[in-house]
Amino acid sequence: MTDIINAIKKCAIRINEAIKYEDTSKAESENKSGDIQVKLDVISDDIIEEEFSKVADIKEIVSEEKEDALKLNENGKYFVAYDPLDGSSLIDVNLSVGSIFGIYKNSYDGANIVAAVYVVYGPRVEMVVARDVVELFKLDEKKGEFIFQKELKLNEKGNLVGPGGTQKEWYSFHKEMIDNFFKDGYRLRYSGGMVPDLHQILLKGGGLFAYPGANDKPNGKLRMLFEVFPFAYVYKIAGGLAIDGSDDLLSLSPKHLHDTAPCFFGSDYEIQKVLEVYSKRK
Ligand code: FBP
Repeated sequence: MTDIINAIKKCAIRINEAIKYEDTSKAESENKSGDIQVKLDVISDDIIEEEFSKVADIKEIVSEEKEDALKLNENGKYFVAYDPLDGSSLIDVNLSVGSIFGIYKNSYDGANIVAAVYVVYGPRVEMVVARDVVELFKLDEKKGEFIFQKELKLNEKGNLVGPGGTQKEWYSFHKEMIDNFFKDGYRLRYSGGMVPDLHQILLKGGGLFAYPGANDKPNGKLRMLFEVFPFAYVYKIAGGLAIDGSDDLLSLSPKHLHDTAPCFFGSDYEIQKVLEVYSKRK
């Protein structure tokens, strides 16, 4: 496992350099979900595949930017699924973006995730590693080293809300629920980048990030293997909860590698509110 995390550190340093100096324009290609790729999506994906190909512990990898999984080492123990550059559509407006990694044993089911890592490329480069605890590291760019900062924990209740999706397509009960959080004094925190949005709520102790099912996308937008399961693992180890409106996100099993799921990540108080509202809709 340590070799995988060291490989992720190398990827993060190289991707950070690419973000600074490479062309931020759109590529001529689309990924499996039909998203127009930016050149940095492809560059980041190539960097990760190159670094992971050197790790004997990895049996198989799958990227959000590639249709199929790639077998690496027959005797490898781990399956690694990753989103090379999440929120890449924000690069050309110079907002923070990230890379997300889920490390699985035996299969890509939510129940089989054994560790999760994400990197934030913002004013600083930070990495969060979730195994038995959730730890924050900061990149010392001069030394090329990630320095441990602190352990991260969520409070019982927060005061931030990140409401994803197209509001006019939201189910009315979801809109009412989000409006009620704001009536209760919660503050809006949503950049359109899943990594910085969930990072902010985690570092500031709590709240709710929601990307629900809606009229236009009944199964939401965010991908189970590459985005949803890793953050569900981080939030759960940090003392929070992660659900699809009724069930634990890590109890889900995707039928296809690029399947999406409605998702809610947050502190206990806010997730109980979501369960209360969504259970009345069953
Ligand atoms: P990708 O860049 O990996 O496709 O990420 C999807 C994403 O940009 C998330 O980072 C973000 O939370 C969400 O989509 C924003 O969606 P929307 O623009 O519908 O609010």
